[in-house]
Amino acid sequence: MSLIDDADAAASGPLSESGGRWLRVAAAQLGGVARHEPRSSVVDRLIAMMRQAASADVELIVFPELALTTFFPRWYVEGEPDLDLDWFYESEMPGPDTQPLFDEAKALGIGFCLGYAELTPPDEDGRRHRYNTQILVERDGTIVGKYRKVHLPGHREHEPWREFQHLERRYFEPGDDFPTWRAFGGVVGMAICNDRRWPETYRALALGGAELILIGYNTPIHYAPDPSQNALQSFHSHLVMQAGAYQNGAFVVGVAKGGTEEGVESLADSCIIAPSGRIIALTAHTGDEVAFADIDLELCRNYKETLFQFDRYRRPEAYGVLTERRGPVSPPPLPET
Ligand code: ING
Repeated sequence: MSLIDDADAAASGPLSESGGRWLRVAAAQLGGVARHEPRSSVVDRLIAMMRQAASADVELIVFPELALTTFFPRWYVEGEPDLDLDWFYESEMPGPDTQPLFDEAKALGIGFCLGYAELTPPDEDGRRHRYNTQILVERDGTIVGKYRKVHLPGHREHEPWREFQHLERRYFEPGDDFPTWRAFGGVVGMAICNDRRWPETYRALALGGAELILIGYNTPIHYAPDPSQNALQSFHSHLVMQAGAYQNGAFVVGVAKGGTEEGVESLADSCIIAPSGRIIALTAHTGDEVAFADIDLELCRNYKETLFQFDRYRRPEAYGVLTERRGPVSPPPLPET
Protein backbone atom coordinates (compact mmCIF):
# COMPACT_ATOMS: atom_id res chain seq x y z
CA MET A 1 0.00 0.00 0.00
CA SER A 2 1.49 3.31 -1.01
CA LEU A 3 2.18 5.60 1.90
CA ILE A 4 1.79 8.50 -0.46
CA ASP A 5 -1.68 9.79 0.10
CA ASP A 6 -3.42 12.86 -1.25
CA ALA A 7 -2.06 15.01 1.64
CA ASP A 8 1.42 13.96 0.63
CA ALA A 9 0.71 14.59 -3.00
CA ALA A 10 -0.19 18.18 -2.12
CA ALA A 11 2.44 20.65 -3.32
CA SER A 12 5.11 21.18 -0.67
CA GLY A 13 7.72 23.93 -0.49
CA PRO A 14 8.79 26.71 1.89
CA LEU A 15 6.20 28.03 4.27
CA SER A 16 4.17 30.86 2.76
CA GLU A 17 4.57 34.17 4.57
CA SER A 18 1.49 35.84 5.98
CA GLY A 19 0.74 38.77 8.29
CA GLY A 20 1.00 38.17 12.02
CA ARG A 21 -1.90 37.44 14.31
CA TRP A 22 -0.52 39.18 17.35
CA LEU A 23 -1.95 38.82 20.85
CA ARG A 24 -0.56 40.12 24.14
CA VAL A 25 -1.24 37.41 26.71
CA ALA A 26 -0.43 37.36 30.43
CA ALA A 27 0.10 34.67 33.02
CA ALA A 28 -1.38 36.01 36.28
CA GLN A 29 0.22 33.91 38.98
CA LEU A 30 -1.41 33.88 42.41
CA GLY A 31 0.41 33.39 45.69
CA GLY A 32 -1.28 31.32 48.38
CA VAL A 33 -4.97 31.73 49.21
CA ALA A 34 -5.75 31.14 52.89
CA ARG A 35 -8.27 28.58 54.09
CA HIS A 36 -10.93 31.14 55.03
CA GLU A 37 -9.86 33.99 52.74
CA PRO A 38 -13.11 35.58 51.52
CA ARG A 39 -13.73 35.45 47.77
CA SER A 40 -14.02 39.23 47.75
CA SER A 41 -10.40 39.42 48.92
CA VAL A 42 -9.23 37.00 46.25
CA VAL A 43 -11.26 38.79 43.56
CA ASP A 44 -9.60 42.05 44.61
CA ARG A 45 -6.22 40.40 44.04
CA LEU A 46 -7.32 39.13 40.63
CA ILE A 47 -8.63 42.59 39.67
CA ALA A 48 -5.39 44.22 40.77
CA MET A 49 -3.43 41.96 38.43
CA MET A 50 -6.03 42.47 35.69
CA ARG A 51 -5.61 46.25 35.94
CA GLN A 52 -1.82 45.94 35.90
CA ALA A 53 -2.05 43.76 32.79
CA ALA A 54 -4.57 46.04 31.08
CA SER A 55 -2.27 49.03 31.70
CA ALA A 56 0.28 47.13 29.60
CA ASP A 57 -2.32 46.54 26.86
CA VAL A 58 -2.66 42.84 27.64
CA GLU A 59 -5.67 41.35 25.81
CA LEU A 60 -5.97 37.98 27.58
CA ILE A 61 -5.02 37.22 31.19
CA VAL A 62 -4.84 33.66 32.52
CA PHE A 63 -5.51 32.89 36.19
CA PRO A 64 -4.64 29.60 37.98
CA GLU A 65 -6.62 26.45 38.76
CA LEU A 66 -9.12 26.81 41.67
CA ALA A 67 -8.12 30.47 41.85
CA LEU A 68 -10.97 31.62 44.12
CA THR A 69 -10.16 29.49 47.15
CA THR A 70 -7.39 27.66 48.86
CA PHE A 71 -6.56 24.23 47.36
CA PHE A 72 -9.10 22.46 49.61
CA PRO A 73 -8.43 18.90 48.30
CA ARG A 74 -5.43 18.96 50.66
CA TRP A 75 -7.91 18.25 53.50
CA TYR A 76 -10.19 15.33 54.32
CA VAL A 77 -13.04 17.79 54.93
CA GLU A 78 -15.21 15.35 56.87
CA GLY A 79 -12.48 15.37 59.46
CA GLU A 80 -12.36 19.16 59.69
CA PRO A 81 -15.36 20.42 61.74
CA ASP A 82 -14.96 24.03 60.62
CA LEU A 83 -14.88 23.19 56.91
CA ASP A 84 -18.08 23.04 54.87
CA LEU A 85 -17.16 21.43 51.54
CA ASP A 86 -19.85 23.33 49.62
CA TRP A 87 -18.28 26.63 50.70
CA PHE A 88 -15.42 26.01 48.25
CA TYR A 89 -17.67 25.62 45.17
CA GLU A 90 -19.32 28.16 42.85
CA SER A 91 -22.96 27.34 42.10
CA GLU A 92 -23.19 30.21 39.61
CA MET A 93 -20.62 31.89 37.36
CA PRO A 94 -20.55 34.78 37.51
CA GLY A 95 -22.01 34.89 40.98
CA PRO A 96 -22.24 37.80 43.43
CA ASP A 97 -18.57 37.44 44.44
CA THR A 98 -17.21 37.09 40.90
CA GLN A 99 -19.44 39.61 39.08
CA PRO A 100 -16.99 42.44 39.93
CA LEU A 101 -14.26 40.53 38.07
CA PHE A 102 -16.46 40.19 34.97
CA ASP A 103 -17.48 43.86 35.19
CA GLU A 104 -13.89 45.03 35.51
CA ALA A 105 -12.74 42.83 32.63
CA LYS A 106 -15.47 44.19 30.36
CA ALA A 107 -14.68 47.76 31.35
CA LEU A 108 -10.99 47.19 30.63
CA GLY A 109 -11.70 45.24 27.42
CA ILE A 110 -9.55 42.33 28.58
CA GLY A 111 -10.41 38.64 28.26
CA PHE A 112 -9.61 36.12 30.94
CA CYS A 113 -9.34 32.44 31.85
CA LEU A 114 -10.39 31.49 35.41
CA GLY A 115 -10.19 28.21 37.30
CA TYR A 116 -12.73 27.39 40.02
CA ALA A 117 -14.62 24.56 41.72
CA GLU A 118 -17.99 24.13 39.95
CA LEU A 119 -21.18 22.82 41.61
CA THR A 120 -23.82 22.29 38.92
CA PRO A 121 -27.58 22.82 39.33
CA PRO A 122 -29.58 19.59 39.94
CA ASP A 123 -29.80 17.42 36.81
CA GLU A 124 -32.96 15.55 35.73
CA ASP A 125 -32.31 13.06 38.56
CA GLY A 126 -31.92 15.89 41.04
CA ARG A 127 -28.19 15.22 41.36
CA ARG A 128 -25.65 18.06 41.52
CA HIS A 129 -22.21 17.45 40.03
CA ARG A 130 -18.82 18.79 41.12
CA TYR A 131 -16.04 19.62 38.63
CA ASN A 132 -12.61 21.21 38.63
CA THR A 133 -13.45 23.80 35.98
CA GLN A 134 -11.91 26.57 33.88
CA ILE A 135 -13.78 29.15 31.79
CA LEU A 136 -12.66 31.35 28.90
CA VAL A 137 -14.17 34.86 28.80
CA GLU A 138 -13.77 37.08 25.72
CA ARG A 139 -13.00 40.81 25.84
CA ASP A 140 -16.71 41.68 25.64
CA GLY A 141 -17.38 39.75 28.86
CA THR A 142 -19.07 36.71 27.29
CA ILE A 143 -18.15 33.22 28.51
CA VAL A 144 -17.05 31.55 25.25
CA GLY A 145 -15.95 28.23 26.72
CA LYS A 146 -15.90 25.93 29.72
CA TYR A 147 -13.49 23.04 30.35
CA ARG A 148 -13.75 20.39 33.08
CA LYS A 149 -10.54 18.68 34.21
CA VAL A 150 -10.19 15.24 32.63
CA HIS A 151 -7.19 13.83 34.54
CA LEU A 152 -7.90 13.81 38.29
CA PRO A 153 -4.74 12.95 40.29
CA GLY A 154 -4.44 11.87 43.89
CA HIS A 155 -6.86 9.60 45.73
CA ARG A 156 -10.47 9.24 46.89
CA GLU A 157 -10.24 7.93 50.44
CA HIS A 158 -8.54 9.52 53.43
CA GLU A 159 -4.87 8.49 53.53
CA PRO A 160 -3.59 9.63 56.94
CA TRP A 161 -0.03 8.53 56.09
CA ARG A 162 0.33 11.61 53.88
CA GLU A 163 1.55 14.96 55.27
CA PHE A 164 -1.45 16.40 53.42
CA GLN A 165 -4.19 14.88 51.30
CA HIS A 166 -4.74 15.18 47.54
CA LEU A 167 -8.46 14.28 47.38
CA GLU A 168 -9.40 15.55 43.92
CA ARG A 169 -10.86 12.12 43.11
CA ARG A 170 -13.19 12.54 46.11
CA TYR A 171 -14.25 16.13 45.51
CA PHE A 172 -14.57 16.22 41.72
CA GLU A 173 -15.99 14.19 38.86
CA PRO A 174 -13.81 14.08 35.73
CA GLY A 175 -14.61 15.88 32.52
CA ASP A 176 -14.58 13.74 29.36
CA ASP A 177 -13.63 15.94 26.43
CA PHE A 178 -11.13 18.55 25.25
CA PRO A 179 -13.12 21.30 23.48
CA THR A 180 -11.57 24.19 21.56
CA TRP A 181 -13.01 27.58 20.59
CA ARG A 182 -12.35 30.32 18.04
CA ALA A 183 -11.42 33.31 20.19
CA PHE A 184 -8.74 36.01 20.52
CA GLY A 185 -7.93 35.77 16.82
CA GLY A 186 -7.12 32.07 16.89
CA VAL A 187 -8.17 28.68 18.24
CA VAL A 188 -7.96 28.32 22.03
CA GLY A 189 -8.04 25.25 24.27
CA MET A 190 -7.78 24.75 28.01
CA ALA A 191 -6.36 22.15 30.38
CA ILE A 192 -5.94 21.99 34.16
CA CYS A 193 -2.89 21.06 36.20
CA ASN A 194 -2.44 17.27 36.06
CA ASP A 195 -3.82 17.33 32.47
CA ARG A 196 -0.52 19.01 31.48
CA ARG A 197 1.43 15.84 32.37
CA TRP A 198 -0.42 13.72 29.82
CA PRO A 199 0.57 14.06 26.12
CA GLU A 200 -2.96 13.03 25.11
CA THR A 201 -4.21 16.39 26.42
CA TYR A 202 -2.19 18.50 23.98
CA ARG A 203 -2.74 16.16 21.04
CA ALA A 204 -6.51 16.09 21.58
CA LEU A 205 -6.60 19.89 21.74
CA ALA A 206 -4.31 20.24 18.70
CA LEU A 207 -6.61 17.88 16.78
CA GLY A 208 -9.24 20.49 17.58
CA GLY A 209 -6.97 23.09 16.00
CA ALA A 210 -5.64 24.59 19.24
CA GLU A 211 -2.99 27.27 18.70
CA LEU A 212 -3.08 28.55 22.29
CA ILE A 213 -3.49 26.25 25.32
CA LEU A 214 -4.25 27.81 28.71
CA ILE A 215 -3.35 25.76 31.80
CA GLY A 216 -3.83 26.69 35.46
CA TYR A 217 -2.16 24.60 38.15
CA ASN A 218 -1.79 24.00 41.89
CA THR A 219 1.25 21.76 42.30
CA PRO A 220 2.54 20.97 45.79
CA ILE A 221 6.32 20.62 45.79
CA HIS A 222 6.09 17.55 48.03
CA TYR A 223 4.87 14.44 46.18
CA ALA A 224 4.13 11.90 48.91
CA PRO A 225 4.20 8.73 46.73
CA ASP A 226 7.77 9.55 45.59
CA PRO A 227 9.51 12.48 47.38
CA SER A 228 12.51 12.06 45.07
CA GLN A 229 10.38 14.00 42.56
CA ASN A 230 10.12 17.05 44.88
CA ALA A 231 13.36 18.59 43.62
CA LEU A 232 12.25 18.01 40.03
CA GLN A 233 8.81 19.69 40.21
CA SER A 234 9.81 22.79 38.28
CA PHE A 235 11.73 20.79 35.68
CA HIS A 236 8.82 18.35 35.20
CA SER A 237 6.25 21.12 34.94
CA HIS A 238 8.20 22.95 32.22
CA LEU A 239 9.27 19.71 30.51
CA VAL A 240 5.70 18.55 29.86
CA MET A 241 4.38 21.96 28.81
CA GLN A 242 7.35 22.67 26.53
CA ALA A 243 7.01 19.24 24.93
CA GLY A 244 3.26 19.70 24.55
CA ALA A 245 3.76 23.08 22.90
CA TYR A 246 6.44 21.89 20.45
CA GLN A 247 4.85 18.55 19.50
CA ASN A 248 1.57 20.29 18.67
CA GLY A 249 2.76 23.63 17.29
CA ALA A 250 0.91 25.61 19.94
CA PHE A 251 1.57 28.34 22.48
CA VAL A 252 1.11 27.18 26.08
CA VAL A 253 0.44 29.44 29.07
CA GLY A 254 1.01 27.71 32.42
CA VAL A 255 -0.15 29.63 35.51
CA ALA A 256 0.46 28.67 39.13
CA LYS A 257 -1.19 29.25 42.42
CA GLY A 258 2.26 29.15 44.00
CA GLY A 259 4.06 29.99 47.20
CA THR A 260 3.20 28.57 50.59
CA GLU A 261 -0.51 28.01 51.04
CA GLU A 262 -1.77 26.72 54.44
CA GLY A 263 1.70 25.40 55.16
CA VAL A 264 2.08 23.60 51.84
CA GLU A 265 4.83 24.84 49.53
CA SER A 266 3.49 24.97 45.95
CA LEU A 267 5.33 25.34 42.65
CA ALA A 268 5.28 28.78 41.04
CA ASP A 269 7.34 29.23 37.83
CA SER A 270 4.37 30.33 35.71
CA CYS A 271 5.37 30.70 32.08
CA ILE A 272 4.45 31.37 28.47
CA ILE A 273 5.86 28.90 25.93
CA ALA A 274 6.14 29.30 22.15
CA PRO A 275 5.43 26.53 19.57
CA SER A 276 9.22 26.11 19.35
CA GLY A 277 9.09 24.83 22.92
CA ARG A 278 11.04 27.84 24.17
CA ILE A 279 9.90 29.60 27.36
CA ILE A 280 9.33 33.25 26.34
CA ALA A 281 8.06 34.58 29.70
CA LEU A 282 8.62 33.34 33.26
CA THR A 283 7.62 34.67 36.67
CA ALA A 284 10.45 35.62 39.03
CA HIS A 285 8.71 35.18 42.37
CA THR A 286 6.19 32.85 44.03
CA GLY A 287 3.44 35.38 44.85
CA ASP A 288 0.93 37.42 42.86
CA GLU A 289 2.80 38.31 39.69
CA VAL A 290 1.94 39.14 36.09
CA ALA A 291 4.24 37.95 33.29
CA PHE A 292 3.22 38.74 29.72
CA ALA A 293 4.42 38.26 26.16
CA ASP A 294 3.45 39.27 22.64
CA ILE A 295 2.67 36.10 20.73
CA ASP A 296 2.13 35.74 16.98
CA LEU A 297 -0.37 32.91 16.48
CA GLU A 298 0.83 32.66 12.87
CA LEU A 299 4.04 31.13 14.29
CA CYS A 300 2.06 27.95 14.99
CA ARG A 301 2.02 27.32 11.23
CA ASN A 302 5.82 26.93 11.25
CA TYR A 303 5.27 23.63 13.07
CA LYS A 304 1.69 22.64 12.23
CA GLU A 305 2.39 22.89 8.47
CA THR A 306 5.81 21.24 8.44
CA LEU A 307 7.15 18.74 11.00
CA PHE A 308 3.77 18.25 12.68
CA GLN A 309 1.47 18.35 9.69
CA PHE A 310 -0.95 15.90 11.30
CA ASP A 311 -3.03 15.04 8.23
CA ARG A 312 0.17 14.17 6.34
CA TYR A 313 2.34 12.40 8.93
CA ARG A 314 0.18 11.02 11.72
CA ARG A 315 -0.67 7.29 11.53
CA PRO A 316 -3.89 6.82 13.58
CA GLU A 317 -4.25 3.39 11.98
CA ALA A 318 -1.16 2.41 14.00
CA TYR A 319 -2.26 4.05 17.25
CA GLY A 320 -5.21 1.80 18.15
CA VAL A 321 -3.59 0.74 21.42
CA LEU A 322 -3.74 4.34 22.63
CA THR A 323 -7.51 4.26 23.05
CA GLU A 324 -8.07 0.50 23.34
CA ARG A 325 -5.99 0.12 26.52
CA ARG A 326 -5.95 2.03 29.81
CA GLY A 327 -2.91 0.37 31.38
CA PRO A 328 0.18 -1.37 29.93
CA VAL A 329 0.15 -4.99 28.70
CA SER A 330 3.70 -6.41 28.60
CA PRO A 331 4.71 -9.12 26.10
CA PRO A 332 4.91 -12.77 27.21
CA PRO A 333 8.33 -14.07 28.38
CA LEU A 334 10.69 -15.27 25.61
CA PRO A 335 10.48 -19.05 25.01
CA GLU A 336 13.07 -21.09 26.92
CA THR A 337 16.03 -21.93 24.63
N1 ING B 1 -1.79 18.86 41.12
C1 ING B 1 -0.66 18.11 40.87
C2 ING B 1 -0.16 18.15 39.42
O1 ING B 1 -0.43 17.27 38.60
C3 ING B 1 0.74 16.37 41.51
C4 ING B 1 -0.70 16.73 41.38
C5 ING B 1 1.52 17.03 42.44
C6 ING B 1 1.29 15.48 40.64
C7 ING B 1 2.89 16.75 42.52
C8 ING B 1 2.66 15.19 40.70
C9 ING B 1 3.46 15.83 41.63
O2 ING B 1 0.56 19.10 39.15
C10 ING B 1 -2.99 18.93 40.50
N2 ING B 1 -3.86 19.79 41.05
O3 ING B 1 -3.27 18.24 39.52
